Amino acid sequence: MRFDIFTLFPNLFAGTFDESIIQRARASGLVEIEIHDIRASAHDKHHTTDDTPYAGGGGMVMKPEPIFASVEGVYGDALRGAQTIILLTPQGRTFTQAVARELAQQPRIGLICGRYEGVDERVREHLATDEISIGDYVLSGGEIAAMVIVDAVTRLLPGALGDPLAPDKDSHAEGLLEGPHYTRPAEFRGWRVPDVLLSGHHGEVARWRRQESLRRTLARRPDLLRTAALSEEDRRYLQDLGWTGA
Ligand code: 6GU
Repeated sequence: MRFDIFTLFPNLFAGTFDESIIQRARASGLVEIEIHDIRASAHDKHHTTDDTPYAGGGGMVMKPEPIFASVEGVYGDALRGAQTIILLTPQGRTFTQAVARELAQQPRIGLICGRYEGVDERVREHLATDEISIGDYVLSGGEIAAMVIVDAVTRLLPGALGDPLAPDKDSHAEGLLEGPHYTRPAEFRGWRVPDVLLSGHHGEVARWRRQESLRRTLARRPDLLRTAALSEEDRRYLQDLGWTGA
C-alpha cells in the first residue's frame, strides 16, 4: 500500500512515521509513505500557493495550479485510471473505523492537505475523488488529519501488528468499546485486578470481557449500541443494566 501526501508543510511530518508500528510497516515494505511539497510545484517567481478569494470574503484560498501540478507530477499516467485522491477538509465525510477498513483495501491513496480558509473549488470538483474530515472541530490544516488516517489504515494492513487478530479486538472493531485491561502486579496500592482474570477459566474470562465491553459502551457511547452486532445474550445483559434500546 502506498500513501502520497501533498502538503505545504512537509516538516510537520518529520518523525511521525518513524516510530513503532508504522516504522515497522515501512521497513518491511508493507507501506510506503511519500511526502510531497506542493510549493515545489508552484512555478511562478515567488512560488505562490495561495491567493485572496474572488469577490472578497477574507482569508486566503489555496490556488489550484500547484496542487494539480504536484498530484499530476507524482501520479503521471496513473491518474487516468481509478485512483483514490482524498481532500482533507472539515466538510468531508467523517472518518471512522469503517472508513479506515475501506481505505485499507486500496493499493494507493493520495492525501491532499487543505490549509488556510480553503482550497479552490476546482480541486474538489476535478482532482479529489473523496473528501474526509476526522471529526467535528476545526484544525488549521489537513496535515494532522492525514497522519491520523495513515496511522489508522496502516495498522489494519495484514502483518502490521504482531497479533493478526488484534484489529478485530480493538475498540470500535465490532462497533463496541473495549473493556478494561490489566497487567502485573495483581495488587497495586491496594487496588486488585478482577479475580476472574486470574482464574484461568477461559470461558468466564471471555464472558466477562464481553460484558465489560457492553457495560462501558452503554455508559460512554450508547449511540454505538444502535448499530453494533449484538447477540440475544448481549441484549439481555444490556437490558439488565437498564438499556431500553432494541
Ligand atoms: Cl481533514 N481538516 C481541517 N482543517 N480541519 C479538520 C479536519 C480536516 N478534520 C476535522 N477538522
